[in-house]
Amino acid sequence: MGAVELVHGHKRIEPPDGVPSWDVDPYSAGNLTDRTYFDALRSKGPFVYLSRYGMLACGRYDVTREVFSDHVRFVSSRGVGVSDFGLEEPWRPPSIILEVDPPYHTRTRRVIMRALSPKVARELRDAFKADAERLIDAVVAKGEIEAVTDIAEAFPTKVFPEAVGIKDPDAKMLVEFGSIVFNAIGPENELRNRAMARNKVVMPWILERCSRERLTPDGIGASFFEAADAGEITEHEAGMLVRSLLSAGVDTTVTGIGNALWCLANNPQEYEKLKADPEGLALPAFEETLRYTSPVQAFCRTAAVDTEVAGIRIEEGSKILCVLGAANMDPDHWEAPEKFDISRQAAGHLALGVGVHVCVGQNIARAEGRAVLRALAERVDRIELTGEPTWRPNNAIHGLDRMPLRLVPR
Ligand code: OVV
Repeated sequence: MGAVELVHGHKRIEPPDGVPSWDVDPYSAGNLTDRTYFDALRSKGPFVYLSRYGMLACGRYDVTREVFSDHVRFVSSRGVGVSDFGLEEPWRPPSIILEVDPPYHTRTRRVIMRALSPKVARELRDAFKADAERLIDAVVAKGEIEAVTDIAEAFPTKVFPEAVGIKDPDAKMLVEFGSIVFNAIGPENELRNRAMARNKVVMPWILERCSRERLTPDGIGASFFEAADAGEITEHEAGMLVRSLLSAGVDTTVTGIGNALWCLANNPQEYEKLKADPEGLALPAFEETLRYTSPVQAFCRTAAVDTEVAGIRIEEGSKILCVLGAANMDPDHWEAPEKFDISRQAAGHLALGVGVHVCVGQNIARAEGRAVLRALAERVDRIELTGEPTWRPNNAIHGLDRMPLRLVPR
């Protein structure tokens, strides 16, 4: 093998035949937040070559779906960010669910799947409902709120650590850990560097809370240690799976709930629909939010073999940025994609991924989103923006930084 030129921790490839070279930076603060490059990304072809990063990107629905769902040709074990774990030391011990391939993945996924099953989500529903009603009552009483902290962060950081069995949760630490993990997926930019610096403080705090002794005996975390007792996984793996819950389970749902409020505040006619049937439409409204805003806007895969997609030759070692947010807005797949419509069939969106790595926490995430939107629609007549919402740049997450709202009670 010849010398490999590394760029941002992966092999710099040359543009494959037929793939346009493009100097766009999908990781600039502007592109991460306004995402106006999505249209050009799709229109340039099945793939573009990101000249700054020596890697490929895709944003058409069919292509993104093909790459994302093929775990044999496009592996996760070399990292789902810009860095190739086969060539560069990962920033932390890799996740034993996200950053592994079958057959190893199958064993850990089974344990986590059981712990986050539809049945478990159903059992959490009553608690989520009561917590959502309490929270919405409190914010309605306030009237003028900062929706990101007061609702989007407040709800998941209350109910999720409790479900996991964290005895001494700290909302700020949990939210910050999520932002670190998702920024770590990006290239070596300022966002990632800042995350790495904060990680020195936040990671030890998180890891302390992942052990058997620190978890309540009845939570989701404890069930991993039961799997360890049964010999399915090791004690160490059980702790690593708790780390996965705390990595993937907070920032994502915080973002989903915040983005839902943003969608509803900006589309009063859709909020009117939701108010007419909160119980029936809370879930479809949350699903459409996932499609419309793609809280996780992009993840990478790495080509494990020389292969071909949509007639384009892809060489082994190619990093491919799969822009889920662009796929979820592809007019060749969606009718009027730019319209936020809670009555549409949003199923099939890629916001939760697709294939063997599809979001394992989706039942819990949907239960959280549904509980909040339902409680909101039952109690709030109008959601009014009282200032410009701002977005918080993150290398993988598309979420709000601040959103001042007035909630007018029903
Ligand atoms: C960022 C992220 C997403 C999904 C899973 C994990 C992390 C993990 O740590 O397992």
